[in-house]
Amino acid sequence: MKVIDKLFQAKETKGAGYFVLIDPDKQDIQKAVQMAKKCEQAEVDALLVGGSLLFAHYFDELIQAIKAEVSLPVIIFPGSTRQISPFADAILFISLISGRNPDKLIGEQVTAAPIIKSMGLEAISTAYMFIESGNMTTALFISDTRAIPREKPDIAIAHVLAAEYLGMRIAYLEAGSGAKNSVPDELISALMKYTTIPLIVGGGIRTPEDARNKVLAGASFIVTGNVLEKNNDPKIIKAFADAVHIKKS
Ligand code: 1GP
Repeated sequence: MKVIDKLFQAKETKGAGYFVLIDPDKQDIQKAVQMAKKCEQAEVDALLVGGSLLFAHYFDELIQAIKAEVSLPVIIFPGSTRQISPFADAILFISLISGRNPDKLIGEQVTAAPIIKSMGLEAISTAYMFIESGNMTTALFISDTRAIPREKPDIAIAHVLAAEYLGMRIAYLEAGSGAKNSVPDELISALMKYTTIPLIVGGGIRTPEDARNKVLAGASFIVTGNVLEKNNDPKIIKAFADAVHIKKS
């Protein structure tokens, strides 16, 4: 089964899916593997691996090490074309549609596509949208674009509809890692009135309650990164998973 179908199946059976982001710059291989094991036990649905920058030189090795220990889907969430690996199960094939930087819209994709093909990696077409979050996040700065104002749902709606009509499979609403404010629940529910594209929501989600509210507002998948880098007690991971899996609890 393709990874995207596994993700949609998780959404169908559990109400929504929970992804944990592993940033190779924040965790060495050993820590990443430990985190991955805890995530598997806590019924996380997939691991995302990537980051806005890449200081670490062990991207491939980290993915290989995780794959050797857990059976969760490992999906690359690339900050750039340097983050592609044949050892992953899939890659979010991202176009930064909230911005007008041609490199992030189509340039890097053209560079990456032949490599992805030659690796036989599953590419998941993803409309990536920055939502203004109260601070300048690394991802936003590096992308050299502006975020969509959080109080202007119409702008977000127009973008997500464009993504749907372009045939993209998933839209990712990104407040940015370490965002002061996560994506507003009201914005998620406003988008859900207009689009059938499943929404991934991430950035600045620090509590299971916040995660659950986003699912109740219509998010299909929730991503957390920072919060578990600070404390990866299995009980916290499970609390997030339970909060997101609204059909199970
Ligand atoms: C995933 O970038 C986020 O979209 C992760 O954000 O680190 O703030 O959880 P946090």
